[in-house]
Amino acid sequence: MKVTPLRNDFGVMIKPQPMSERWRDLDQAHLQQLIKTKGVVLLRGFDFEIADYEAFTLRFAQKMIPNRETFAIPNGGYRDREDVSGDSLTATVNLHKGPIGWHSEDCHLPTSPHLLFLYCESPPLRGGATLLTDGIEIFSQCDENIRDFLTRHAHLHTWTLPSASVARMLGVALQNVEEAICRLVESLPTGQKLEIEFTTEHIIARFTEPLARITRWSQHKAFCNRLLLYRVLRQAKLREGAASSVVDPTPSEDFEDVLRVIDSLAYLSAYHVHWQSRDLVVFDNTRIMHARAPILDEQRRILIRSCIANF
Ligand SMILES: O=C(O)CCC(=O)C(=O)O
Ligand SMILES: [Fe+2]
Repeated sequence: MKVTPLRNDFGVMIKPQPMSERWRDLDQAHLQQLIKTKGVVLLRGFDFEIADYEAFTLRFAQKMIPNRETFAIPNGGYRDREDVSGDSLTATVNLHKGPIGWHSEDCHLPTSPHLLFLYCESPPLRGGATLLTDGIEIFSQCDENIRDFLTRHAHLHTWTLPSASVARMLGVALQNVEEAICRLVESLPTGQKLEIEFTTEHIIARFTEPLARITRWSQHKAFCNRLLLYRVLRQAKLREGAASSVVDPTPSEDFEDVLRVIDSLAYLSAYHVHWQSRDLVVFDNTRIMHARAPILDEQRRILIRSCIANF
């Protein structure tokens, strides 16, 4: 395989070398090493059909994570994805066409994935790029005051969900939800906290994640969360799903300035994936944030899968 950098600070592109090289022959340990150290691996020019894409993701997975947005969350009304595999594990991301701000996938949930896999079934004719940016780089580029702010604040997400939805998200039977949550609490990385309240039919979850997180495969702090996305959503007077999210403790009024600085840093360090047919991008969701430019045509068909990693 031929490995070239996407940017000086993160990401690599892998192309078949020789041209006849098949994805199944790629060295798994080497791929894992690249994901751990570079954060993003873009595979371009390989023989990926959808079934190959799915098989590829399973090689890295301790557990695949169902796309919660493919099953409606009652009272949330947020439904953005279409299930294409029948088990919610593979979904499209093109149902709504607007731009999407910087975020880490589902990091407002204690079940958030380590790895995201995006696959290009059909590229857009124009527009519709996916942007990637390195949370470690963003954190290190912030001045000391902002780093200090991020270290002292957390994002607190409160969810009220029907127990049946929680069971589905956790992939367990309804009667095993409590036990699965206990296991989840024990497996949370340092800095995250989960408090649960059970009512007759609902589960209220309070999930805290630090704004400066330690990434899964490094000892570095990263800005990799949904704060910038929520800033956009707030301005558009939207709420996401059934969650309500606040910064804790409540920040002072210069908070907006802090967000503006971080947003600029995110864009300045961004790599734009201009999709080509059968591209497969895998990235560390605890370190790399992603965003999307508006979709301008009907051609774009990007699929998503995500998992808890087996390494
Ligand atoms: O369409 C994309 O490129 C990414 C979409 C996305 O980030 C999402 O649906 O969470
Ligand atoms: Fe996303």
